Amino acid sequence: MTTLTFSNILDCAKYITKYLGAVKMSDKKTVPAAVAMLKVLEAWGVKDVYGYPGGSVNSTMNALDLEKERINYIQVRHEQVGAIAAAAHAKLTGQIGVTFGSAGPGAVNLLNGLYDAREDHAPVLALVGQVPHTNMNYNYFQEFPEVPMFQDVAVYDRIVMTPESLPHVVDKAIREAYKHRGVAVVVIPNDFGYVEIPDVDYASNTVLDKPQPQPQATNEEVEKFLEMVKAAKRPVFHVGSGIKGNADKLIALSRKLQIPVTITGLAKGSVSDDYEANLGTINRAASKSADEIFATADLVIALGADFPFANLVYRTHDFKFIQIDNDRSQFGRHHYLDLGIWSDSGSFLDKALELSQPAEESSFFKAAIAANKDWQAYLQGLMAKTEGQLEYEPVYREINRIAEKDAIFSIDVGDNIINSFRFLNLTKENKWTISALFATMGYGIPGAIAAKRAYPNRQVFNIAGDGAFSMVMQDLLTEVKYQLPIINVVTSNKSLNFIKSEQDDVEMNLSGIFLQEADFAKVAEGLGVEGIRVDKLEDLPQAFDRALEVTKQGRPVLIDVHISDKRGLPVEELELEIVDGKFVEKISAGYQKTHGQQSVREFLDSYEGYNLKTLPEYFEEFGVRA
Ligand SMILES: Cc1ncc(C[n+]2csc(CCOP(=O)(O)OP(=O)(O)O)c2C)c(N)n1
Ligand SMILES: [Mg+2]
Repeated sequence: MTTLTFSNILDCAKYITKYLGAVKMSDKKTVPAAVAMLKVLEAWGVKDVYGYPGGSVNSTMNALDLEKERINYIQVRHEQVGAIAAAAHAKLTGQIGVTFGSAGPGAVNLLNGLYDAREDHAPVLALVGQVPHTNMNYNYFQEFPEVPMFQDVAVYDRIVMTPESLPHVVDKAIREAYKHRGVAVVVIPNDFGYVEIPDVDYASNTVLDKPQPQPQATNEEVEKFLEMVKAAKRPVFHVGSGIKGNADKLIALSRKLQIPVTITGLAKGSVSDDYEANLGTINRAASKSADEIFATADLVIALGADFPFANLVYRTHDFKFIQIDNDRSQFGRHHYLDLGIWSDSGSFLDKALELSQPAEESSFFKAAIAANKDWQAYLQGLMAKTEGQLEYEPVYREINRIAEKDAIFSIDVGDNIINSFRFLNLTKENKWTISALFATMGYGIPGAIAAKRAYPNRQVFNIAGDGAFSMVMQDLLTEVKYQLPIINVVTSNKSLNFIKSEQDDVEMNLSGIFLQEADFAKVAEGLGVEGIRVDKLEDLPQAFDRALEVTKQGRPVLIDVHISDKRGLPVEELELEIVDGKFVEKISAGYQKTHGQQSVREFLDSYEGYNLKTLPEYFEEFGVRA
C-alpha cells in the first residue's frame, strides 16, 4: 500500500489539472505559434515585415505564407536593407517598423539598421531566428547566443522560452519599443514557431490606442522664458525633431518675439524652408546665415533638439541656454542649463503665444533675414547654371523642378546630406528621411522603399552618392519586385567626397577616398530598372523629364549623374568674435593652415560667393551692436 504523502497529492493535483486542461484545450481552436505572433503584429497595425529567410526562421516564413492575405512579407536582398527600411518606416510614419533575420549572419546584418533606429529614436521590432531549442547549447550550426549581440542596441531583448509565450513576448516587445522609442529584439527558436497553441487574442494594443499624455509647460516657466528673451540682445531658436506638427506655432512665436530659427537635421522639412527667418541647419552640413547668426547668439533656445555636434558648436562662445524637451532625461545633455522646461513643444508654444506681448521690431532679426536671403540667392544662382561643368547644384534644381508638392525624399549619407539641407526646397507637406545620428551609408534605397510602401500615392526620391549607393544597390531588385516607382538619383563623383573634404582640412595626403568609376545606369538596367546616364549639364532636364514618365508608368528609374568632385562652401570655417564692441568675421586657423592665409572675402569668392556679404556687413547695415 502506498502512503499518501503531501508530494504525491501535489503530483496528483498537477496531473489532474494538466489532464483537464488538455481536455478543455482540445475543444479550442489552435494556430501555429508563429501565426499567433503575426496576428499580434496585425493587431498593432503592422502591414509590412522586411526580412530575409534562413533555416532558423522557417517557422516564421511558414506563418508569413499562411497569413499572406493579412500581412505582407517584403523580401529585401540584404538584412541591413530590411532593418533600415523598418527604421525608416518608423521615422516616416511614427508606427513600429518590423524586420527579421536568421541566426548568426542574418542577425549580425540587422545590426546596422537597428543602430540607426536606436539613434533616431525609432520604434522597431526585430525578430531574430535561433536554431531549434533542442539543438541549443550543443555548438550547433549557426547557433550563437543572440541576446548578448543585441544587448547594446535594444531597449528590450529576450529569447522566447516556450511556444505559448511567443505571441506574448512579441506583444510586450512592441509595447517596450513604443515606450522607449527604440529597438525591441525577440529571439525565436525555430521549432517553437510551428507548435500549435490556443488561438486567442494575445495583443494588448487596444489599451494603448490613446496618445500618451505629454508634459505641459507651466505659466511660471513660460514667464521666466519670456523674461530671458526680453533680456537677450540676440536670441536664437535651435529647433529639433520635437517640433513635429507644431511648426506653425513656432513660426508665429518667432515672428512675434523676433527670434530667428535655426534647426537640427531632423527638423528639416518640419519647419518650412519658405519661412524667411528659418535660417536652416548649423555646423558643417549647414547654411551660412544659420552658422553666422548662431555664432553671435547670446541666448539659445533649444526646442525638442538633440544636437550631436553640440560639443563643437555649443562651445564656441558663451550664451545663456534654455532647453525645452518632453523627455526629462535629456536636460543638460548638451549644455549647462539656465532654464529647463519639461514640456511638449506644442503646449510650450501655445502658452508662450498666449502669455507674450509682441516684441519691438528687432534689427538683429532683420539682419538675420537679410543674411538668409543673401545665402538663398547664392544657392539659387548655383542651381540655375546651364553652362559649364556638370556639378551637383543643377541636379537639385531638376529634383526641385519635378518634385510634387508632397514628395518624400530619402537621402543617403555623404555630400547629399549637406546638399539637400541647402538645395532641396521642402515644406511641411513633404517628408524627408535620413540616417541622422547614426549616419550610416546605404540608407537611401531602404528609406525610399519604406516610404513608397507606406505612402504608395506619393512621389518618392532616393538621392545617393556613388559610394553609398554601391553599398546597397542590389536592392533596386526590391523596387522592381514590388513595383515601386522610385526616382533614384545617383551623384557619381568618383569620390567619397564628404570624407575628402575632411582630409582636405588636415595636413595629410588624400588617402583612400577615390572610387572606381561605374556605369550605374547599366547596373540598373541589369537589375530591371530603367537607367539614364548623364554626363553633360544640358542633358539633365530631359533625364528628369524621362524619370517622371517612367515613374508615372509605375516603374522605378535611376539617373546616374556624373558630376565633378567640387566641394561646397565650408561655412563651418567662418568664425565670429567681438573686437572693440564690434563683430569681426574671419576664417578658422585650421583652414588657413591647409589652404593658405586668406580674408573672408577671398574665401567666399573661391566658392563663387562673389555677391555674398559677411554677417558683420549686415549688422552694420541694420545697426546691430555687439
Ligand atoms: C557604413 C558607413 N561607412 C562609412 C561611413 C563614413 N562616411 C561618411 S560619408 C562617406 C562618403 C560618402 O561617399 P559617397 O556616397 O560617394 O557620397 P559623396 O560624399 O561623394 O557625395 C563615408 C565613407 C559611413 N557614414 N557609413
Ligand atoms: Mg561620391
